[in-house]
Amino acid sequence: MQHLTYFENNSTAIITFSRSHALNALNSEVFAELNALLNKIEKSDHIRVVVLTGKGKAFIAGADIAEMKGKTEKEAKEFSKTGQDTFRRIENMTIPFIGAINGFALGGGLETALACDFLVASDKAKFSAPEVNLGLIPGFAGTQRLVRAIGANNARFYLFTAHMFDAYDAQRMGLVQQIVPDDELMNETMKIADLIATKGPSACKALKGVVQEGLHHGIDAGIKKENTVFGSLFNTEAKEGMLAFLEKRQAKW
Ligand code: CO8
Repeated sequence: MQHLTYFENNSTAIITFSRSHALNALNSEVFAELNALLNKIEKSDHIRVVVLTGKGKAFIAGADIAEMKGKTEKEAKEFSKTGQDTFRRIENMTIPFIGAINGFALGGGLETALACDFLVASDKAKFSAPEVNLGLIPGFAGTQRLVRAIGANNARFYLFTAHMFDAYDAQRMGLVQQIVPDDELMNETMKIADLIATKGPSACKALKGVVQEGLHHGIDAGIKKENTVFGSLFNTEAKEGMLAFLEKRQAKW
């Protein structure tokens, strides 16, 4: 791997965007490497949480403008589709993704963060959708996910103005769930990942799909799926989870 680093800590996979000379900008090679790592994670029988973070002062400063500028319309659409498909893939995986936002999350970097299940941010993190500065719009589904994450008017305000906003603004709008001192980012993120790994594995595996179902196919579809999954968990670990509670002990999954 040239642009990403991969590390496992217990049941957490940590993927670090490591093109710090270009503030971790996303090019075609980064997407190829990211998809190769997603293949590996999908095959793993022990990874329960994935953390995405960046090396240096940026999480990701967007799509790689140097690579993008020479593209034809067809090539631009293909590149956009690669990013859209990769982030949709992340969203559709059964493993939760935590974005540990260490610095600039701009353009395609914000779109990467939006594909995560929730975000822990350094108090130095900065977000923006600066595409209009380049005569562009987001191309990795940011137009769709930003609206869902922070609401339509907030999204339109930041999409049209390209204003940068900090971790506190992001938290106020619901984009960031926890803000931590910069040097505590990975420690605090790992505490959350480790906590998730103590919970019912089948429940956690099913949870993301149930939430996604309602978000993308409407509340009735989501409620129906919740009912199916809720019932199916009684054939797996739920009996042990409830028994452990009643017996005042830790569940043995
Ligand atoms: N692409 C390529 N290189 C970049 C990028 C980028 N997005 N961002 C930074 N770099 C490079 C700089 O060119 C610079 O390189 P060099 O040292 O060779 O000159 C190096 O990283 C360091 O950057 P700066 O010197 O600019 O660092 P500063 O601390 O002064 O500024 C900023 C940091 C504010 C983050 C600044 O670098 C910046 O504004 N970057 C561009 C941010 C941006 O516009 N991002 C959006 C890109 S468009 C996008 O993401 C659309 C996604 C959908 C694409 C759809 C496919 C077609």
